[in-house]
Amino acid sequence: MPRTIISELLGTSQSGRTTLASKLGKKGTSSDVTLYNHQKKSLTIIDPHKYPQNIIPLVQFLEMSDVNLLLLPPNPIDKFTAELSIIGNTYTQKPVLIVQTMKDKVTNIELEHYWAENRKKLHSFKHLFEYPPIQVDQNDGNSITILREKILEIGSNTPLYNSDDDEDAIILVDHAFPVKGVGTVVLGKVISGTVRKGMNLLSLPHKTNLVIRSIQVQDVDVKEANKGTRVGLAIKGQFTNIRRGEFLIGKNIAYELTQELEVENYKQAPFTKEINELKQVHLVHGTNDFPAKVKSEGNKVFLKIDKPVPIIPQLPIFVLDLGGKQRFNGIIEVKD
Ligand SMILES: Nc1nc2c(ncn2[C@@H]2O[C@H](COP(=O)(O)OP(=O)(O)OP(=O)(O)O)[C@@H](O)[C@H]2O)c(=O)[nH]1
Ligand SMILES: [Mg+2]
Repeated sequence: MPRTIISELLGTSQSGRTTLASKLGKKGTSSDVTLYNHQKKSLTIIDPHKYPQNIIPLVQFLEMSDVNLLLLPPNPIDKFTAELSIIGNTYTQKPVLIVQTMKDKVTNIELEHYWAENRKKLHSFKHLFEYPPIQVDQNDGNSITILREKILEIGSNTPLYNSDDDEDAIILVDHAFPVKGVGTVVLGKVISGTVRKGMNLLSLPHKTNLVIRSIQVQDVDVKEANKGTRVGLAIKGQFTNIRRGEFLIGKNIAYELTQELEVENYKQAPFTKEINELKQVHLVHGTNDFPAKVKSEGNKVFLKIDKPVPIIPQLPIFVLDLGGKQRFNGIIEVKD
């Protein structure tokens, strides 16, 4: 089975996200995000449709995504497009492709004008321009095909999660639901190792032991699935505490972050203030999210959390200030 390429759409409201996603794939699972799949191409598009009201689902899918599309409609840059540009430019582990949407809504001269203005505003965000921006006409199938191929080409070159112990299975869970006669079906991405039929896995943070009954990749039954693949796993038994945020792991390589931690690898997002005093924030690690208190000084950050959480080595922690004007504050890189 080839690697699944996952692409998240970063766009402000009315930027053309849902229309574009529905052209790139076929609508699948829908919750606080909607997934669109192109089975033949092993492609999954994520429309985090709760954004901008809720930024958490969008950030929960950043780690899964292989290439982020920054949607720019022909309008002046609003504060959400600015926030998304900051996310795309700070999280440099993942490539960004700028997609100009809705170009038929304005004249060519207006389009040129907005593009020149927006480019000027974003010019310091070099990571956003590593690939040439692409214009899409939603009504022209050919331009959609070109975009889809571009996503696959860029996404397949994105390095996968990389740790010292890469053989162990780690699955990030994004959805789970009970299915009569089957047990629990879990959707997620294998970011490390291989998941096999019959395998025992541990689910964290809830510390539940599971047995994999069967595996599907793009609706096809398989015996095993490698790193980089999006999977549907059927698990024996009903587990209500398995949901987005759980890590399914083969060997317990996670360590528990308890109460306090000081890390030296904080990357503060541009246009964000240093957090001088212990401040309530929200953290996202893999698809897990939890509140914490944070203080930062340069690349140093001090964390205080209420209850222990599992930390997967080499997986970043995103720092959000949910009440802030610009909510994405930075990234903590967890080395070991
Ligand atoms: N003319 C034109 N209209 C478009 C295009 N893409 C989307 N639209 C229309 O613009 C509106 C918004 O598009 P959506 O795809 O819903 O955008 P969105 O970002 O998902 O919007 P929200 O989720 O409501 O914030 C809809 O009425 C679409 O039909 C386009 O390329 N050209
Ligand atoms: Mg929408």
